[in-house]
Order: sequence, then C-alpha cells, then structure tokens
Amino acid sequence: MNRIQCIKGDITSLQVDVIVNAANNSLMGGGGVDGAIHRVGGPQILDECMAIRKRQGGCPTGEAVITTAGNLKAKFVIHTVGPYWTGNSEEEEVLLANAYRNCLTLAVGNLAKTIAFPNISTGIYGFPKRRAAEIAIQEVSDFLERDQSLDQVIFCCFDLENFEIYKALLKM
Ligand code: AR6
Repeated sequence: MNRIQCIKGDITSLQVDVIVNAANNSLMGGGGVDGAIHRVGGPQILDECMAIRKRQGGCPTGEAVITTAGNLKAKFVIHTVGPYWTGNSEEEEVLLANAYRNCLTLAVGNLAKTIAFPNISTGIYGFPKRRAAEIAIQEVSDFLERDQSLDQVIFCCFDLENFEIYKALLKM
C-alpha cells in the first residue's frame, strides 16, 4: 500500500491522528490554514499555544510543537512554522524540509499513525509551490523509509494548483 497520498480539500474536516498547522513564530493564530484550524478547533488550541509560548517563547522557523485538536476530529494539532520566501532559496529550502521532518518526528513520538499536512509556506509565505512540493515529498519519503510506525501521510491540498502538482509528482 502506498503510505503517501494527496487529496484536495479542507484539512479541518479530516479524521486523522494529526493535523499539521502552518503557523507563525508567535503561535497566536493568523490567516490561511492557521485561521481555519483555530476557527474550527476552538479556543482550547490557542490556550495550549499560549502555555507553550510562556514556556519556550513561540516556535522557531522549521520547528514544531503539539497541542490538543480541540473540536477537530483529529487527536492532535502539530503547529510548525515554514519559512517566509524571500528568494534565499538554499536556506529557505532547508527550513521547509526541517518543518516537515520535525512534524513527523513529533507525530511518531506521540504514537500517531496518520497525519495530514497542508502545503506549508505556499500561501501567505509565498514559497514557490512546485519546489515546496518536491521538498515535502522528498522529506516524507525519506522519513517513511526509516520509520515503519506511520501508516499514512496525507498531503491535503486546498488549491487546485497544488493538487495538480502533487498528483503529478506522486503519479496519482
Ligand atoms: N485546509 C487546507 N489547506 C488550506 C486551508 C485549509 N482549510 N486554508 C488554506 N490552505 P497559508 P503559509 C492552504 O497561507 O504560506 C498564517 O497567517 C493554502 O492554499 O495558510 O505557511 C500563519 O499564521 C496554502 O496552500 O500558510 C502565518 O502567518 C497552504 O494552506 C502564515 O499564514 C498554506 O498557506 C503562514 O503562511
């Protein structure tokens, strides 16, 4: 069975163990998928983000933190911060890869079997979509080769352009 899938849809509607949020360093919510996750998940998620902020002062770019999923169907939300695209491609590509890998590591550490990712950094943060997809798929594939505990990784694409890119790269 192929453990990597892509779908087109709203990540807040998915029934998976972990939903990944494309957050910002403050962890205090925002627009895009971040706004949607907090809106649907309810205030419990923000409460836990605030507790994390008190403890460690936000989330550095490329790293990830975990909270409850509140009213979402998932068990957890993992908040990661992708890079803001400035064109400094080498550094930003590494940070994007780190974001995917750190989410996977944190998910496995919390015994998750299924995880769904949005297309991190490709909205408000402006990362080129095709390059972001190549990095995401590479990082997830490498991780799954080393790790047998995750059953399924879903790339949840919201916009048609990203969906078409993932379908082509994953040969779906
Ligand atoms: N489900 C799945 N994907 C979605 C959804 C949804 N409900 N809504 C948007 N997307 P973005 P970024 C897609 O802008 O670029 C926030 O303000 C969207 O089409 O949400 O990492 C944060 O607080 C795009 O492909 O995140 C940060 O400040 C992808 O999600 C900043 O935006 C990511 O777009 C992060 O920017």
